[in-house]
Amino acid sequence: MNPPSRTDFVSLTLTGQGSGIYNNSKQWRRQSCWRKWKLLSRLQRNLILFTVALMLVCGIATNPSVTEHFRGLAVVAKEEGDHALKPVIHEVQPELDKLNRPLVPESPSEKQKRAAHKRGPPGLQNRLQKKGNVSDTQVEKEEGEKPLVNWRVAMIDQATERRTAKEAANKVDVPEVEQEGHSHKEPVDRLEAVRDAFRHAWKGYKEFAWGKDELRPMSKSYGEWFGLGLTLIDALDTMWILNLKKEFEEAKTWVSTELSFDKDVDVNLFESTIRILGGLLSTYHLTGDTLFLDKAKDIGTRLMPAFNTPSKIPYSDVNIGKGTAHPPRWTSDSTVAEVTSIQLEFRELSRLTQDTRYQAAVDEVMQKVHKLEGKQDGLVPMFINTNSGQFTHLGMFTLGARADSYYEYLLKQWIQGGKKETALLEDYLQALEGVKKNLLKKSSPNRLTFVGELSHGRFSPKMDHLVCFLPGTLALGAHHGLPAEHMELAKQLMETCFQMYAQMETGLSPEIVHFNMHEGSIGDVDVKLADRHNLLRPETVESLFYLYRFTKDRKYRDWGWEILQNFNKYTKVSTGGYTSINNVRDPEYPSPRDKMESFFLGETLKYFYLLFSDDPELLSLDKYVFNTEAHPLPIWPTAQ
Ligand code: DMJ
Repeated sequence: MNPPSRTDFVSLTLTGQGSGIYNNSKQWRRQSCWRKWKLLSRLQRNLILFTVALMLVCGIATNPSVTEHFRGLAVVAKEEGDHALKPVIHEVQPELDKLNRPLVPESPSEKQKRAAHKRGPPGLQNRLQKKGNVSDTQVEKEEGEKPLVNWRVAMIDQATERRTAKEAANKVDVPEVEQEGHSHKEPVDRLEAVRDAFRHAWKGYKEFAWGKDELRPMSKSYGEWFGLGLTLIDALDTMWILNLKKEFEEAKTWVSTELSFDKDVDVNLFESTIRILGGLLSTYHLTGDTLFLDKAKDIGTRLMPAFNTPSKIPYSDVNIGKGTAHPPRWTSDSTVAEVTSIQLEFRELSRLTQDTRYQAAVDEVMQKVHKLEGKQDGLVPMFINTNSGQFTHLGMFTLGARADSYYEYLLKQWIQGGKKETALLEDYLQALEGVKKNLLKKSSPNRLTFVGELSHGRFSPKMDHLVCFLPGTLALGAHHGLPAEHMELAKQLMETCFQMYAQMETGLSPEIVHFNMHEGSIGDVDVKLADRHNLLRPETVESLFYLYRFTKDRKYRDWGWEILQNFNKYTKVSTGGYTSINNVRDPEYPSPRDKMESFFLGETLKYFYLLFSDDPELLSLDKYVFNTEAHPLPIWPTAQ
């Protein structure tokens, strides 16, 4: 074994000490000390110097007056250091933001600060900065000072300006609400903001599209689909609920004097049932005015020829003037969601008129679908043939377009009928098991729960915005006594649906997203170029309403508020109305599509209002069930 070298160990024993030689002269002592110092190894000397330096620093640091001085210096040093680090921080900041991005909103001020980052993920931020365009901080400033003018066609948010000024003047003083130990103060009157949004939409409709199906707000014109005043009828009960009396009365006058279903037009059975029949029935219930019931009976009766098919599975289209019906030109198939999401309305029409034909027709459809083969764990394909009555295009399963409201109406019919029709409940519960088994997955990196699609056994992480009805439906089921785990799943999916908005640069969801599932993905959500549009759809707001009603968790309201503000920012047209947009990923130019769908007034704004309303009796979910177009229909009295 080799003897340890001098540098292998540390000895603090000074050579010579204890040798018995004692010299007290100063010079000897100096020489002796120096000699001893020289005898030390470099490591020993460094160690001693370090120890002395450390003791000095500690001594100084504990002196209060010196501490104050150094604190000042430290701030300066930090600022300089931050500067030096800035380029690095700037590069990694978006990634850091993503990792830290809370899934629940913070306080309004924190949220505002974060919103600036949220609108600009790495790609966009770089692009904006390179182009010298709107930076994150500019966005934040402009949000606070003046509405952003995004488009060449100026969509200046006048109503927001008006409201902000009014709010500032009034300083709306809402009493503090205690919740879970926190005190929360409503910063603005959100209900009034929804009413303002409705008035603004209505202004455009009234000026440029009165009595027509849809407003084209950019071109200040209108579009016709069925030629039946679709937007006006869809919006009737919303006006009633929002207490917009003047607007409601004007619309009612149009219904009584202008609306006629005696027209040679082809209408889609499903769309006219959920929007027109549903809208008229609910308005009748809210107002008690038989004008609306008479009109409902008229359109309901005119739609009945759709059921004259070999299989009793209805055709998609009906000519309400001629009394004829037919499938689309290219197929004899109907869409599964369409034929199974007209039941609430026709059943209610039978109950009100005591004419059983309506209910008999739609119940037969449900009974047939109940027995059909071709389901997978309760999941249904998207098409059904009107001749054979069989599913077609087997092996493809989604909770999005063409199947969505089948699941919604299983539960809602069961609730409407007083929870007695067990076949409906069984199908609903089985379908949910099918969803869990086949379609439910987690995204990366944030492990958001999402509902994908299945095509011949192959899973696709694609999710339509339409699927965002599901959190609300699950929550409704749990409220009506179904397993509590449905509520847990509802909460998870609600989070996901909100993230579909929050992770976009405009804060508005695209029509379709693809979730990332690979470890190490940067964001949870990918959006294909063709899927970047937003049609002002209601599903997420609808679910937020249910989740808030049942949990009273204020975050759902805050999420809704954020969404409403983004609708105002990116879809509001200065001359009146809101428009669907082509690109939710481009806040500079979201590219208006020049169309305001009737469901924006029928559903989206109504659900916003209900979300922000504190009155649990306003359309109590123990008394009403909403059809898939947000028209409330009564839950039948148990005696029936
Ligand atoms: C509405 O007509 C209904 O909500 C329907 O169930 C789905 N599509 C639109 C809204 O997105």
